[in-house]
Formats: sequence, C-alpha cells, structure tokens
Amino acid sequence: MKSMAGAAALAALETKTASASESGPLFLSTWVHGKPANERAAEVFKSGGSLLDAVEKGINVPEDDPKVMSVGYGGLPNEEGEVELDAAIMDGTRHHAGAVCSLHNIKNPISVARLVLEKTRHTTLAGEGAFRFALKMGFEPQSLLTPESLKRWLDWKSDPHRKTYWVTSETHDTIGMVGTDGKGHVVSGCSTSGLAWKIPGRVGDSPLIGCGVYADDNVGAASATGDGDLMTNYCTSISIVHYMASGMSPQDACLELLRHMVKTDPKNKDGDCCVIAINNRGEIGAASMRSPYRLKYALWMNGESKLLDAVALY
Ligand code: SD4
Repeated sequence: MKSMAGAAALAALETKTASASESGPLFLSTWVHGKPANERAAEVFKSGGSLLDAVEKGINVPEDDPKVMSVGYGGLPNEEGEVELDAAIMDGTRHHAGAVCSLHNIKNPISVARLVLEKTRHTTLAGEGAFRFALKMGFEPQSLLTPESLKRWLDWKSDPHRKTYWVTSETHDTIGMVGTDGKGHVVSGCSTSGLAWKIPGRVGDSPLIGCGVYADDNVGAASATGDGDLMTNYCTSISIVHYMASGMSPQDACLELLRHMVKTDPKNKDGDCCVIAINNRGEIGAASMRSPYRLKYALWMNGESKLLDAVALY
C-alpha cells in the first residue's frame, strides 16, 4: 500500500507541468496514435484555430488513418460486420457538448459531434438520425471497412471459438484528447469505433458526456479509454473533474477514480481502464488500472511532442 502511494506521488511529481499560462497550449491524448493527433491539434491552434477546432482536427487524424483500427475509417466493425462509431466533444467554457452514437458510414464522427454542438439544441444524436444529420451537414457517406478490417472480421466470424459480447470481451483502443489554450480554457474530445465485434447498437462510454468526455473551465477536463461497459458505471470523466474540484491534482484524481472502482468491486482490478486529465492550470494526469493494460499517452507542450507510459495502479 505504502509503495503504491509512493509510486503515485512520484508519478504526480513527474507529470506535473508548469502552469498553463507559462507553458502555453497543451494537448494530452490516449495511445500511440495520440501523438500525431496532438501535433495536428497544436498546428491548428497555433495557426489561429480555436481550442475546439484544435481538438476536433487533432482527433480527425486517427479517424482518417486506416491503420488505426479502433477509430474512424478502418475501425473494427460490430458482430454483423458494420462499423458503428461513437464520439463526443465538450467545450469547458459553455459547459456544453455534442455527441454521436452508433454512427455508420461517416468517417469523422468527432466533426459530426462538433456540429451537433454548434448547430443544434441537442447534445446527442444516435444511429440513423445521426447519419441523416451528417448527410444534411454535407458529410460524404462511404464504406468504413478496409481490406484489413474486413479480413479481421471474416477471420473472427469463421472462428468457431470466437469470443463474443454475449459472453466475454475483445480488443480495444480509442482516442481521447484533452487540451488547454494555456489561459484556463479546456476542451475534451473522444472518438472510437468501440469494442470490436460488439452487439449492434451497443454504445460505450466514449460518446457519453461525463464518461468519455467532460470539460469545465472552472476546473479542468478528462477523458477515458478501455472497457466502456465497465467504465460507464463510474462516470469516469466527470468523477475525475469532481475530484480535481475538491483540490486533487489531475494525477491524484485519475488514481482516486481507479481506486474507487476497486473499492466498490475488487474484480475491477482486472478491468481495462485508463484515464487522462488536465486542470485549468495545465497540470496533467494519466493512469491505468493494471500494468498489462498500461496506457501509452501522448503529450504535446512547449513545442515538444512525446509518448509516455501512464502509472498503473496494479
Ligand atoms: C468503448 N471505451 O467503446 C471504448 C473503447 C476503448 O480502448 O476505449 N477502448 O468501450
């Protein structure tokens, strides 16, 4: 217990950054594909885009990349072979979000979510309605299966011992990004194809406000990646922001959320759960539940783009 607390304290120290007003804009994203996403976000912001533009355009990078098989184009499909995408974006100033769930045939769900935020009085559009909204907004429909994702689905389908969500789970990833302009404004965005081979219509944590995203300029922002069927029950992102509001650093808040999950159910120690957070002073946090599913996260600050390993609680 003691050494765990020590490791957490060390991690908090290591990930502590200068105040945002000194460090300028900062972007923090999940997984290896978060690095080029952060770099694009920083470019957009430096060339005069808003923080929302930066987070949206940054997340478009893995959405457009067919090699990223957990987000956008090339994301692994549901059990019927259809790619269903989830995304959300939240503006910490207006305290308002836009989200889409189970969106098919549109490769940039984060941009559709942004338009739900900007052009409607709704927060979330799902399925067919989200698709028709995207068409109305001028998005081009296309197949989101790539030769590789189709092959992976066919291989899965033909395996008599395949795992399904009727009984157990499969692989995942996702991009979550939190950013600050360095002046106290924060944004959180998240985009995913969800769990591979999911039951059609399944919605994970990523597009749910308070789960996959949460942003409040008064405090900070958070995002999450991992087993959304588990993490949704803990409203991870808003919980982390509330922990920060009570005075915790982003790193301590991330760890506290994971500890709380284990306190309520010790089996959660084996969960695939990773979280990232930023406060409105530009301090960051990143944590994973367990080292076999350790989050690699990307940090862009002061013109430097890095990949780092998150602290694991177990
Ligand atoms: C989901 N949380 O749909 C997403 C998937 C994910 O790492 O993040 N995987 O449950």
